[in-house]
Amino acid sequence: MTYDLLNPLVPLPQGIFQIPAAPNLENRSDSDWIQLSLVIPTYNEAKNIQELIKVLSDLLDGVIPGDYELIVVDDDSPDYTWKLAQELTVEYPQLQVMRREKEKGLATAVVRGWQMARGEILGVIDADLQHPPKVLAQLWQKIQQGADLAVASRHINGGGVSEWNLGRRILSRGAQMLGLMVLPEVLGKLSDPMSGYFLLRRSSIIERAMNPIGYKILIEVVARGRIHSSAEVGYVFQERQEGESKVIWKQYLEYIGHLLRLRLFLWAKGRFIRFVLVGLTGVLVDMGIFYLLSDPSTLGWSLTRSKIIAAELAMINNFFWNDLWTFRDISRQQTGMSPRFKRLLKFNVICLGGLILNVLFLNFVFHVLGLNRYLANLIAIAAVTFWNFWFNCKFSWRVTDKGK
Ligand SMILES: Nc1nc2c(ncn2[C@@H]2O[C@H](COP(=O)(O)OP(=O)(O)O)[C@@H](O)[C@H]2O)c(=O)[nH]1
Ligand SMILES: [Mg+2]
Repeated sequence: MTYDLLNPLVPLPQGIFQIPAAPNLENRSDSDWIQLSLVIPTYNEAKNIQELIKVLSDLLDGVIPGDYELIVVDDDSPDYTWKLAQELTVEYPQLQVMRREKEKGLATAVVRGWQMARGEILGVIDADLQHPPKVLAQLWQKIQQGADLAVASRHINGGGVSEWNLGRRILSRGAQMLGLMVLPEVLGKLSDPMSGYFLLRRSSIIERAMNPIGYKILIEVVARGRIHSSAEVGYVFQERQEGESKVIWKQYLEYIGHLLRLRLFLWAKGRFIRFVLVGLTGVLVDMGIFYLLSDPSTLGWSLTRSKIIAAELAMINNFFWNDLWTFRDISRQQTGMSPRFKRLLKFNVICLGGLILNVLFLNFVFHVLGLNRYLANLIAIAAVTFWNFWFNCKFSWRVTDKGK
């Protein structure tokens, strides 16, 4: 075996995590588009890599001969997985290897692999044979039938986990439930959003800046990509035969961090921004009416009476703009006076709760934390905006995953 026959290591992309529209062919020996690029993230998988590459190659040679690549992205494993993999390129020229010496983490490894991929379809599979390779053919079929995303799922017909004990099942389902609460519009789209085994169309994630932390690359893809149609294939998550799982408690914390990051991203991108803008018009209405009613040069009413009326009118103003604009997709499905009136009532009650919370919060930040009163008020308003948005999404307009 001479070194010349080995594929050189694939250069590591620098900078932001973004998939280019066309393959990045600089410094690459191969220079054409291909159909499929399957990324295999590895860390200490020396005992599995050879078997996996063999099985995958045999399978894909039957489905799309010569039109695919396997990209191992290894985080400089102490057991030299990357070196072993590179040696395998002599026998499997469609195999490419990337070695990351500084960056770490499963999800970012996958994105780095995709950034250098030549395929129109991108995919990911674990290296430890826990994801049965034969399912790949079914996933491929789903993509051929037009799906943007095809996910191998443990939670539909034909799916399952092999020998997991109760504790592990509860932990896994608990993580999914938490995700559903924080990101319903993302996790609600799939039966197994935690899957690390899927294919997707490059066109559905190109030029979207990604920023995953931890393990769950699929939720990143669904949250940031444009996935119009997805399909699922059941599979049984196999027991690991060789090597060890790298999942430790840190990954659960990273998962929570990842969920929160995506939550803020989606809010900032969509409804939340509209909700905040509408809120600002409410401030103007409140101030204007308050002035008209309470100023000695105008009506000169009492402070409390003026404030209550001003706040109520501001709330009605906000409701109408939110109904017509922020949540228009939802309100269009529930037309008529009576549903609208119900939404208005709920909105009112939730915002009233928000107002009470605002006062409590203001007092706390001002008296207990001792911050400047205007800063304290600003913090209270920001906190209550989250409250108002969250509860109005849930109860007034009942945003579900479909109504996102
Ligand atoms: N590149 C890279 N791969 C990783 C990392 N952590 C895990 N992997 C790989 O990701 C896949 C799934 O990891 P594993 O520990 O088996 O997770 P589990 O199946 O949920 O227990 C395996 O192929 C691992 O080798 C990492 O930090 N970097
Ligand atoms: Mg595993």
